[in-house]
Amino acid sequence: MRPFIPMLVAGLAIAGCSSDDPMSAKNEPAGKLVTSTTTAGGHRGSASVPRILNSSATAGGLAVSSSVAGGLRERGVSPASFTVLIENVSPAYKYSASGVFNTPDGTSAPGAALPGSAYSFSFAAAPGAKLSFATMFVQSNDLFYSPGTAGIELFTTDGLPVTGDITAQVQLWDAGTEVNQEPGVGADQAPRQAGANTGAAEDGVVQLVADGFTYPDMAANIQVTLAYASNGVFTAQISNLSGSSTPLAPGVYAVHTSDAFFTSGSADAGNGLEALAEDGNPADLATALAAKTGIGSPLAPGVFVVHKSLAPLFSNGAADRGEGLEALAEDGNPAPLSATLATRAALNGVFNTPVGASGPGPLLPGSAYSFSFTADPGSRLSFATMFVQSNDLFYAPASTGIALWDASGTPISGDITNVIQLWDAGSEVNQAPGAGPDQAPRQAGADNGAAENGVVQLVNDGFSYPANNSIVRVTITQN
Ligand SMILES: [Ca+2]
Ligand SMILES: [Ca+2]
Ligand SMILES: [Ca+2]
Repeated sequence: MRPFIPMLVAGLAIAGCSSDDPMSAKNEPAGKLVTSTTTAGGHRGSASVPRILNSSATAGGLAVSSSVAGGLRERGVSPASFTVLIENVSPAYKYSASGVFNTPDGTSAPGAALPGSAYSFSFAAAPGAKLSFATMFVQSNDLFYSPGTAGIELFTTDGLPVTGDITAQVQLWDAGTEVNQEPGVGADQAPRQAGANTGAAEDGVVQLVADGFTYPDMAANIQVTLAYASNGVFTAQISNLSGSSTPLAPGVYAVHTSDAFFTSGSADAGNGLEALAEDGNPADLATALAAKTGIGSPLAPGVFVVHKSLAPLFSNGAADRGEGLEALAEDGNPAPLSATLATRAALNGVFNTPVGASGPGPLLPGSAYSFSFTADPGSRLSFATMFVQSNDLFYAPASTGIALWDASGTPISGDITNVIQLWDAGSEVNQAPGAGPDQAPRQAGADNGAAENGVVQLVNDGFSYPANNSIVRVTITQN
C-alpha cells in the first residue's frame, strides 16, 4: 500500500484546492457539494432541462426527452434529496496469485518432471511480494523442495526485480506426515507404494529433512531460475537436472507478503501439503491456496454529476473525450474532469474524503466515500472512481447513468451495486492488475505508462479481475 499513497496524494492535493482553482471560481466548488443541498435545478428556473454536455452532435442526440422529466413534474413528483455511499469492501487476501504447475516444459499433459525436464509457471507480482512453491522429491515418503516459510523475495530493496538462479534459496523439507524410509528404496514411497497415502504416520512437524539418510546436494538435483518480463510478470523455471536422483512432481506456487503455506517447526496444517509431499498430488493444497488468493484495491477520489442528458462522462465505444477522465482513471485525480463539469449547467462534484477522515485521500478497504445532493424529478446520476490497482480502469454505472426515479415516480433507494461496471478508459495499455509497474501505486509519476489509443469500454483485456461486488458496494438513500 505505501508506495501508491504519494502519487494519489499528489493528485489529491490538486483536487482539494478547488477554492484556488480558477476553473471553479464562478461555478460549484467541488468541495462544498459533498454535503450540498444544491438542487439539480439550481440553474433551472423553468421546466426546461439544461444541456450539460458539450455541443457535439453525439451528445445532443443523446439528450433525454424533456417529456420524461415533465411527466413526473406534471404528476406532482417533487425534487428529492439523496445520499450515495461508495464503500470499499475489498477483503484482505493472503496471496495475490497462486496456482499449480504440473506440465513439464515441452509437453502437453500433466506428469512428473523426470531428470532433464522442467516445470515453468508465470505470475504477476509487485514490489514487496515473495514467491513460495513446493514440489515433491518423489523418491521419498514425504519430502519436498521449497523455499523457507518466508519465501523468496521477488524484488530488491530498491524495487528491482530479482532474476537469475535462486536455487540457493531452495531447500529439502520433510512434511512430518509419514515415516521416512531410505530414499529411492522405501516400499511406501510414491514410485513403489500400493496407493496414495500408504505408509506409517509420522505425527511430526514440517522441518528441513534430518533423518540420518543421505540426500544429494541441492545443486546436483534441482535448479530454480527467475525471469522478468518488464511488466510485473515473472516466469519461474524449476529444472530437474539430468543427473538428478529423483523425479519431481506437480506442485503449487503462491505469491505472498506474509508467511506462505507451511510453518517450519509446526505440524502440517492439514491444508493439502500432505498429499503433495507424499503422493505428488497438489490439488488439495492448490484449492486451499485459491480460497485465499485475490486482488483487493483502493478506490480513488472521483466525480459525480446529476444530469438529464445522457453520457456526461464518457461514451461506451468512443475514445476518451479529453475532458479529464484520463487523469481520474490513470492517476486517481478527479480535478481535471471536475473542472470540465464545473463549466456546465448541472450539479456535479468531487468525492474525495473518506467518511470520518479529516482530509482527502484514497479509499482503502473498509472505508467509504459519501456525497449528497438534491435532484429534480427525472434526473440521472453518473459517477466514476478509479480501480487503483490498474492502469486506467474505473468503476462507474453505464455511460447513461442511473435513473434516480423509477417509472412510477418513486425515488430509487437501497443497494445499487449491481449497476456498477468496471470500465477501461482506453488511454493506457493495461498491465497485470495489482502488479503493473505503470499503475498508480507503483508508477514513477502521473500519466506514466504506454498510451493505448483505444476507446472507453468494459474491461476486456485477458486479465482476471475480482467481481465488482467484491471490491465496491454502492447504496443510495433518500434523505
Ligand atoms: Ca507413502
Ligand atoms: Ca487501458
Ligand atoms: Ca499509469
